[in-house]
Amino acid sequence: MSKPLVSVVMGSTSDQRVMEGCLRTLDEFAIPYEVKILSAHRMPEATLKYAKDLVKRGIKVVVAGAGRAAHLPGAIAANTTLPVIGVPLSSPPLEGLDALYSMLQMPRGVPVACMAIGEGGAKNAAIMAAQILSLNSSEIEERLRDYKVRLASGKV
Ligand code: RP5
Repeated sequence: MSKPLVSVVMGSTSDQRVMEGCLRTLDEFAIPYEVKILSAHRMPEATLKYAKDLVKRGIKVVVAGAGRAAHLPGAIAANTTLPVIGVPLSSPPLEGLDALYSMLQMPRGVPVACMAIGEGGAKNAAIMAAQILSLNSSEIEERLRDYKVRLASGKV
């Protein structure tokens, strides 16, 4: 098994169903990843340590899905130089708008690349991660080009 290049983090086991779409899409692009359940609020110290160790462990991109007062991608972005892609997840009563605003409204200097709410965002996070990795991988770039062809012909 190759070393993971993408870290897919989520705030709760209740996020797994939606974030599964991200994992399946990374599989389609044959990109190795690891999955972690980590909460910025319930496990702040573990989240901090995990974020600080990412670069030295060889991870290149982080995808972080969370709902409600979704601080997970921002907390990770504050503690790593890696690009962090946030996926706002829907939960009642605000149906993901809360998480969306939290990820969009990062303060100056600490960006999070925010995807759409829910399943579409989870899938797009994987494609965005592939696009970032393709800057240093002609194989991934080729898979992305092939994906675009299939997208245009309605096959994906
Ligand atoms: C967030 O709160 C999680 O990311 C999840 O989307 C939401 C609800 O979490 P649980 O109460 O189901 O663990 O932290």
